[in-house]
Amino acid sequence: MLRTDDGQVIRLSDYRPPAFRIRHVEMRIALHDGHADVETTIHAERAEGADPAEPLVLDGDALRLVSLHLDDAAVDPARFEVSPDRLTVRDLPAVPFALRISTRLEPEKNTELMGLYRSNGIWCTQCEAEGFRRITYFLDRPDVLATYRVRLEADRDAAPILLSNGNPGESGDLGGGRHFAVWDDPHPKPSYLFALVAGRLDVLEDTFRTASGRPVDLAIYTEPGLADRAAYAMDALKRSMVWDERRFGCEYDLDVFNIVAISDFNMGAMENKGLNVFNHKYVLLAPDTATDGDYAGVETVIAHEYFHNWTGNRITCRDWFQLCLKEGLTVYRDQEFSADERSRTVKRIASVHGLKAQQFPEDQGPLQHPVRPTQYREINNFYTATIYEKGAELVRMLATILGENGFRAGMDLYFARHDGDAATIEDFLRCFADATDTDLQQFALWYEQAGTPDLEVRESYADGRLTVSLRQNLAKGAAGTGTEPMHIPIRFGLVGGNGADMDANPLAGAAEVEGDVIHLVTAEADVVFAGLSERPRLSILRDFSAPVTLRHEQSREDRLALARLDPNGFGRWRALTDLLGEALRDASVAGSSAPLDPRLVEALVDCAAEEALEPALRAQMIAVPGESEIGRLVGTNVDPEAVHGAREDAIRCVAKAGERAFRAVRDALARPGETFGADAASAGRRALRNALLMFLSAADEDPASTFEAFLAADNMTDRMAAATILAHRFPDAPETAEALDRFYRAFEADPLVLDKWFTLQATVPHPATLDTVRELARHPKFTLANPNRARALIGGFATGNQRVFHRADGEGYRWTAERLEELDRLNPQTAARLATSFRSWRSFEPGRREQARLALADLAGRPGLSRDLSDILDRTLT
Ligand code: B3K
Ligand code: ZN
Repeated sequence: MLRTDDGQVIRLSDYRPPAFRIRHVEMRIALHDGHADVETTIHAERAEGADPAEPLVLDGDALRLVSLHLDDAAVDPARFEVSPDRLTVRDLPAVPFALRISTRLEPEKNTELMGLYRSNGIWCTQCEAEGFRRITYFLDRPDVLATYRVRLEADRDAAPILLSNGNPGESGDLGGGRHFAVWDDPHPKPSYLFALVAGRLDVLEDTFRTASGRPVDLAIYTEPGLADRAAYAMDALKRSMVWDERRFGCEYDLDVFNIVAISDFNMGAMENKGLNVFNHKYVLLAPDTATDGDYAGVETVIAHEYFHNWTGNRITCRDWFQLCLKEGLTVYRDQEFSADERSRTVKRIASVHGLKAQQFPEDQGPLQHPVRPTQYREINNFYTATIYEKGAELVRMLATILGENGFRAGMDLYFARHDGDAATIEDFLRCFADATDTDLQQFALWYEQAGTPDLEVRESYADGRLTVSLRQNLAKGAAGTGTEPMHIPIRFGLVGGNGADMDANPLAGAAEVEGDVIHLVTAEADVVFAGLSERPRLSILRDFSAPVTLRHEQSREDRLALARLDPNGFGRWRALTDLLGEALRDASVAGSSAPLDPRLVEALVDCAAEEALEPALRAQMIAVPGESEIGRLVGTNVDPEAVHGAREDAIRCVAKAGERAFRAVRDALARPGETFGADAASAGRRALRNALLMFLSAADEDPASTFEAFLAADNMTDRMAAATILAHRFPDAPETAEALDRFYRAFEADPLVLDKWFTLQATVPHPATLDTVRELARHPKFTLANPNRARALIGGFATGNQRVFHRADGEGYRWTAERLEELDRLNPQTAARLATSFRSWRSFEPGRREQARLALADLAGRPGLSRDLSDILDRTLT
């Protein structure tokens, strides 16, 4: 039963503590083919000071009540009211009581994948944000923390494995082919962290000993026959556990830690206490089926969910407005883990690239919202790049402002003071303020004010003095939040002609300078550096020390010099990528094919061949901004055809100039006969070789060598890279058809690889792709019921194919809108997520803008849309 829109808005200002406290929950869940019986006993009491006449109002969603008992006696029907989404019980005693609620569910019919559902025969749950209320009536809000004891019963044949949160307790036979298992979770938790999994599963086991000596049994469960593909995930888990102890002093706190990989899952993974449930995409890997990007993704998500055990589970959120308290902080932690495990510079570039590609358009468009929103209609639509990625940037700024030791002191205090709490952003910031004696009131504006501030930088040099004039400006956007000046930490360096940082001696001025960080706290400020022996090149906003749009009036000569000289690798990347981005932007606007500045081309080619640089970084440096990225730089009246043309011209120009050098570098990086290594260094070499292959195929204008590379590939990274180049650059070549066909035949039984096959074709920037996606949507292996498959095709097309999704005739929009309407009937959350691909519609030229508006308005006017999809459509249209 679908939850349609009632237009109700939830506001932060309406927050009230719960009138009842639930201390302990006992559940008995009997799983059968076709239905599940759930008996939940809530041990509750009235909260101190609460009105004794206030009834207990429990949340439900599409529930059917079977029976209700208070302290073992059936409750008189006059004392309660029940509907699928609410249970109200009146006249409750002043003393603690036990309320037993029985519900019957139909997990097989649950296509929304929230609550209890069955995926490929396996029973599993997803409760965040409000899925627990689809299992039982409950105070389903994160500030109600209880211990849980869960007894699962099922046919031993259908479900030999029975898992829930916490530590395993008693288990045994029930006769008649049925068995049971009890799980005890001693850590009070909110209901969104509840989980159960039951089914036929294979397992990969390991053990871990925490720093203080607690032995922990680790297990990763998969569908039958796939446990060997979980080895890298297990390794990443153990590395995460060690890292969190060393970096933050956080140890694991149960006897077991279980992970289950599921094929039908609405998102990446879920941090349920002691029982993480994962989309199998973020667990299962093999060199032949997974790319290096997949390996890095698994490492990140495994770490992220594990790190939630402290930041999210032991300290949770008071309400959903505080979501970034756990998500932004945990993303920051997983980014730091990857930086330590791999390359800090490469990781930072990847994160910034992702932030600009995902969060900036959100922050600058109709779906804009502050990192801590103040209102929502559907909370599931707020698991956004702003909450996660910008939220992580705010934590990173805090670390920059307070320094490593100050930041760690604040984190230590946060863990000590709030362990076991449902906390707020204010609680979090107060810990850093108290631990370092710093006033963070102005910093807190970052959580309230939506939008990307502009940071203008101007410089002038005379007589050994460099004056840097800074100005910040925040425009009011869709969220309508404030525009006060914020505290912007600006990391910088003064680069001398020898490529080393010069000593910076700031004169006292309006902005404070601490080491290599300028603290801009006013709308405008000048910083003066004196006693300089030569005019330095200003390398500003190093490592992207604040999530702002940098507008630096800097000469082309200085930028080209920084692209080669900046001792900060991030600074070199930024100089190159900005120069190239601006050239592409200008060519797109002019609609002409002005050749690229030869000095920029030379810098790119030289970079590719610079042996002192790690290959992964070189690959990032020579990457050509994607079409959506260029569209964002153009900003208004975007013509995707012009963008596509400009990008193609630039690729050909660099390819021709660099052909010889690129070939030599590519050959030198080859390691024939070497066995596959998933390590960062090997992945970096593959990344650079494949980036070069793309240029070489453009120089050749012939698919032959790429087809050869496809046939020779002995791993999925190289195979996918070659297949993508073939499909994108030579869509009509027989080699491309042959490669796609071989790819399909080799991997048709492997759903995760087949997703890649769908995406690959959906992203081809060729007008005929619309026919291809139409056909693919009718392919026997296509289904909207599996979120990964739906995302692979619809998401691949709508977010990964700017040229065809934004076709001038509006057909791309209409096809997507039709699929969203179909998907919404099955899975509103996934439909709503995919609908955000329309978010930049207003930045296109008037013809496309009108087509997009019509498609959106038509979809928004369809009857019976879910709250999830209506919310996104309404906000996108206003
Ligand atoms: N906390 C989950 C996401 C839940 C999304 C609910 N719509 C995974 C994560 O961020 O770690
Ligand atoms: Zn998370």
